[in-house]
Amino acid sequence: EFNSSSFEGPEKLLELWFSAPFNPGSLNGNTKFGLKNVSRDLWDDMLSRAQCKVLSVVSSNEVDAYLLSESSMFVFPHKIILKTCGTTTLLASLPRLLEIASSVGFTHPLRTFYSRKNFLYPERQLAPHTSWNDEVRYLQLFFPKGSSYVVGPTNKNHWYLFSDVADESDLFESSLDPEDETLEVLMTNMSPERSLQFYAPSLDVVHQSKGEDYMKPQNSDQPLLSTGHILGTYMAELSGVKELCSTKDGKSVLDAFQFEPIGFSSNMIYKDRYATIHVTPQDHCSYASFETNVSKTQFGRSTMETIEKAVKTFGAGNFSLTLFQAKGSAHEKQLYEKLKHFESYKREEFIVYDFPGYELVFASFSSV
Ligand code: PUT
Repeated sequence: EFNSSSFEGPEKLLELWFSAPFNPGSLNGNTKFGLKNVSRDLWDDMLSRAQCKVLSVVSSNEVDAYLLSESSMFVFPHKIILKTCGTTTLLASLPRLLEIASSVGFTHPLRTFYSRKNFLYPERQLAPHTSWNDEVRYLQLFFPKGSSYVVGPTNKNHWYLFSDVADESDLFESSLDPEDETLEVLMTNMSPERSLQFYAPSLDVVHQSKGEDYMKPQNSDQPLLSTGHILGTYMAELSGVKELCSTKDGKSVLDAFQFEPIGFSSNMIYKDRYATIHVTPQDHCSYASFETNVSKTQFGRSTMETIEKAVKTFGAGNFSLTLFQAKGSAHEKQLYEKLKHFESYKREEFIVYDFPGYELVFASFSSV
C-alpha cells in the first residue's frame, strides 16, 4: 500500500559502452579523456532531465563517481553508468546523453544495458517509465534492434533487461576484461535490527563517539564536509557498508551520504572499479541495493562471500541478484551450485542467460 511516506527504492539502471576501454598508456597521463572530459554543466543539464542533482563527486584517474540526489552516476572515458531511484525519469535523459557522447566523438554505443527490478509502486512512475512496455518502446526509438527480456515470474520478484549490441561490437567483446563481472544484489524486507543502522544519529552522538575533529578538514585546502557526508561516513563505518565495499589493499575511496530526513547512499571507487549502495530503511518499503564490478582478487574474497556479506549487512528478508560475467572469465567454481542452496533462504528462481560476450545469472530468494 502506498502512503505519503512510501518511497520507490528499486532503481532504473543504464549502462552504455561507447568504445573498448582505452589503453591507459595511450592517454599519456591525460585523465580527462572521452566522457571524462565532459564539463559539469553538461552533466547537470542531462541529469536535470532525469530529475537528479549532483551532491558530490570523487575521482580516480579512471572514473568520476557522482553521488546524486537520487542514486549515482559513474563516468569512465569510454562508458557511463547511471542509476536512479524514486520516480526519476532516467530515460528522459537519454537523448541529451547521446548528444553529449557524440560531442566527444562517440556516435553510437557499442553496448547498451537498461535494467531494473519490478517496482514496488509501478503506478507512481512517470513517462516513459509507466510500464516496461512503455520503456521498451521508448528505448527502441534509439536502439531499434534492441531486445527486451523479462526474467523471472511476473507475479513475484522479477527483473527486466533491455540490451542492444551494435553491429561493430566485436571490438567490444574482444576487449572485455576476463575479470569483468558486475554483481547487483537487490534486497527488500530488511530486518528491524539492520534497518536501524540506517537511521541517522545526531551530530552530537557522532562527535561523542568519534571526537570533535571527526571528518574536520586537516588543512585549509580541504573542503568543509556537509552534515550529510559526516553522518553518512559515520553510518558507513558502523553499519558494515564500509567493510562491504573496501578492497583488500585498503586503497578504495568511499563517498557516503545520509539524506535528511531519511535515506543513505554511498559510492566507492578503486582504480577503474566501483561499488554503489542505496538504502531506504523505512519498514513498510525497506530496500537496499548493492552493485559492484570490483573483482574477487581486488576484494580478496569470493563472489559468494560478497553476496553473503551484502545480505547480512542489510538483513535482507527477500532478495534478487544479477551477475554479468564476461565469457572466458575465471568463473568461480561451484558458485552456481552454492547459489542454488543459499543458507537460510528459499531459492525462488535460478536462471542463466547466454548473451553475446556475457553470461547472466538471475536468482531470487525469500526467507524460509
Ligand atoms: N548493468 C549491466 C552490466 C553489464 C556489464 N557490465
